Amino acid sequence: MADKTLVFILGDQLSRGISSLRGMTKADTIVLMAEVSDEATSVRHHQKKIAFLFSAMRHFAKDLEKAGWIVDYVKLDARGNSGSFTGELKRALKRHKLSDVRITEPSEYRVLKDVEAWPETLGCTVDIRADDRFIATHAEFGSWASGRKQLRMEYFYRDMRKKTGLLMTDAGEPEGGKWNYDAENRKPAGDDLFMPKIPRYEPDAITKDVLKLVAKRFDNHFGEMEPFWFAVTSEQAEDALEAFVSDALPRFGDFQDAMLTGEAFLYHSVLSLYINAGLLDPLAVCERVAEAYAQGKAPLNATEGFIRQIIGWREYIRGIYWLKMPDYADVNFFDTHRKLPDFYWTGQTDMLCLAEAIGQTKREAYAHHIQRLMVTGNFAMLIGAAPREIHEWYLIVYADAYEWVEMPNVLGMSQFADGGLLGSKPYASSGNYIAKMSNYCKACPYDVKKKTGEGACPFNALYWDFLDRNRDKLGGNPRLGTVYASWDRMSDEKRGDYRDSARAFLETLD
Ligand code: FAD
Ligand code: DLZ
Ligand code: SF4
Repeated sequence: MADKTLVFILGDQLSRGISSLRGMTKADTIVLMAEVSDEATSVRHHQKKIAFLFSAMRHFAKDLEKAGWIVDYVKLDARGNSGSFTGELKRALKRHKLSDVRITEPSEYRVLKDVEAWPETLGCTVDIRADDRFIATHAEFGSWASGRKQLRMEYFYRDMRKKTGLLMTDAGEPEGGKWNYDAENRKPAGDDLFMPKIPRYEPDAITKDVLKLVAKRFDNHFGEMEPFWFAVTSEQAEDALEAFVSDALPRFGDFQDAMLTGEAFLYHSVLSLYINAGLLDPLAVCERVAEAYAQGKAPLNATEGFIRQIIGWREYIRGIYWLKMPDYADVNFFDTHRKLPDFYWTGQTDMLCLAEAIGQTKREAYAHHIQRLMVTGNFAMLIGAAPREIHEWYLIVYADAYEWVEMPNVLGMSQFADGGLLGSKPYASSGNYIAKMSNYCKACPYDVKKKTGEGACPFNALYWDFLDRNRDKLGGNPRLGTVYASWDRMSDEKRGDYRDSARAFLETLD
């Protein structure tokens, strides 16, 4: 009789159809899953994120066992737990006297390098299966990207629409005649809007055990673990998807970019953590949303906007990551080195937009896209924070953060640290944008209309100072031509005021 194979399932591979299990029989397989301290502390992840992942892993293991698989599940506090994937695999191979390993390719470069070394370090065979939960293969993205000077998401997205058939007519045209309805998706939200209630799931006995463990081992990590309400099984995540489709999707498009004090979620889906961990399949999520549109339950701008985020942005971001790693981790186009202010960890700042975005990040391990991009990301870029530290902050604080998706979003989209591979211009803005898209400024002690001096919104001077000090790098950007022309039209005195105000503010951060 041939030896069994050890199938190693990682914490973001919690999908019943995962490629590493496909084609295996229960009789010839031992599944290994392991909670390891290295993964929780390689950066010191938010407590809620660790609790979510451990609980989801334990529930998934139980599901597999119920379905008849043999699962060797190593808890964090199990005796002899080595604390690393490699160490746990080594111990399991010895325990079961096996030498053949199968694994779905890890989503992060760092882990892939470990896996590729296993034949040499552990003397086993390793069969690495493609992760086909993504729509584009590495080869497809590579051939799309090859020979292009600029890698713009929009063109890649159209290919993904054609590949999946999502929102395509029988004649092969985009539904409604346009590929992209983003222009309709920029409405600010009024304070009086009715907000859908996000579904919350009561911790069961498994989750309660995990909460105790995380409180004991990681209580010095960022963030509040309780109240803990995330879905931890695929059934619960499906329920969260259904709640989104019926309660929030119809207005998702309209208010996609809006921000409101005290409202962390607005009409967003809060599904990224479930999709990234494997509890929901991204294509199935899009198909469910397209079905709601076909049934007349969601408008086209919302449906297209949502589907674009997943088959467009999410796939494209992953493509960039694998195309550009490992060098991408070190990009620093503006050559900036400032330390992130302490209030990124405490949330304690008078600037209400930042206090809101960081405060809810501490509580919920969540902020929506515009908060990440135009509040915390924008501010970090304007002050010249070091890209590497910003990247680590985002990787730590969000429940959906894995390097493959977080890094290009942060270094490319939000910081322009790759010099424009991902975006055609930096997402830099003054307080004006935040005032337009939110109600934060109304209650902020700073005056968003005041440009410089005492009490002026710091974003205003920082914005112009950022453009001024980076003119050698950005001056030739055609999309910034009118902005630099406005700067040039200002009097010397006004420009001096902006520079002085920015300098005075930056000194308060030092
Ligand atoms: P919704 O607004 O409801 O969007 C629907 C889905 O689209 C999301 O669930 C997600 O799966 C997908 N999506 C939307 N935008 C993106 C994007 N730019 N890249 C990839 N997927 C996208 N997303 C992560 O999943 N992990 C991260 O670590 C992460 N870091 C980010 C850092 C920065 C600086 C920025 C600007 C964006 C980041 N994003 C990240 C993308 C996006 O902000 C989140 O996916 C989104 O806020 C998750 O909330 P949601 O599920 O309510 O999304
Ligand atoms: C994020 C994370 C954490 C905190 N802990 C674990 C863990 O203990 N065991 C595990 O299998 N996965 C964990 N993960 C997710 C992994 O970091 C993720 O699967 C890999 O980095 C993907 O390359
Ligand atoms: Fe943020 Fe400026 Fe508005 Fe205050 S005034 S909330 S600092 S943009």
